[in-house]
Amino acid sequence: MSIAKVGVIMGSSSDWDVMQNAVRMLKDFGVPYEAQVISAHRMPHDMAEYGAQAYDKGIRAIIAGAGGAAHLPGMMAALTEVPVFGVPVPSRYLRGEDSLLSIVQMPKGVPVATFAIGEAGAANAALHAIATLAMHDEDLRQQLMAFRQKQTEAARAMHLPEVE
Ligand code: RP5
Repeated sequence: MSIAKVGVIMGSSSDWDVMQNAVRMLKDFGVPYEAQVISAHRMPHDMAEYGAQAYDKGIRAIIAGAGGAAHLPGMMAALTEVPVFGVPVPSRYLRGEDSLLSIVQMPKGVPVATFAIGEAGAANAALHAIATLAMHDEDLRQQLMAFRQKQTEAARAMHLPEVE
């Protein structure tokens, strides 16, 4: 297996339902990735170690998902120069609005590229990581353009029902 270029991390295994959409996309494009649980609150030292080692081990984008008090993406962005793409995971009581605000409201100087709440956000975070890598990888760029074309054709082929 090739060395991972994208790290997918999440605060809990309960985030997997959403975060697997990022992993699926990376897999479909053949981008080497690693996926693991790293909790900002329950595993703070592991989080710091991951951030310190990410670039040196070949990671060029980090997709970080968390829900509720979603501090993982922001803390990871503070710990590494590797770009962090944040995915707000829907929470039980506030439906992910808490996750979104926790991730998006970063202080000036420490950016997290923040995506939509839930599945679309996870898939789009992966597509954004792929687009970033594709700027230095012609095969990947061609794959991305083919994906976009297929999506366009699917949208053009959509039909609406007749109104009776
Ligand atoms: C966050 O707390 C995780 O990212 C997860 O979304 C949420 C709940 O975690 P569990 O209690 O389900 O493990 O840190």
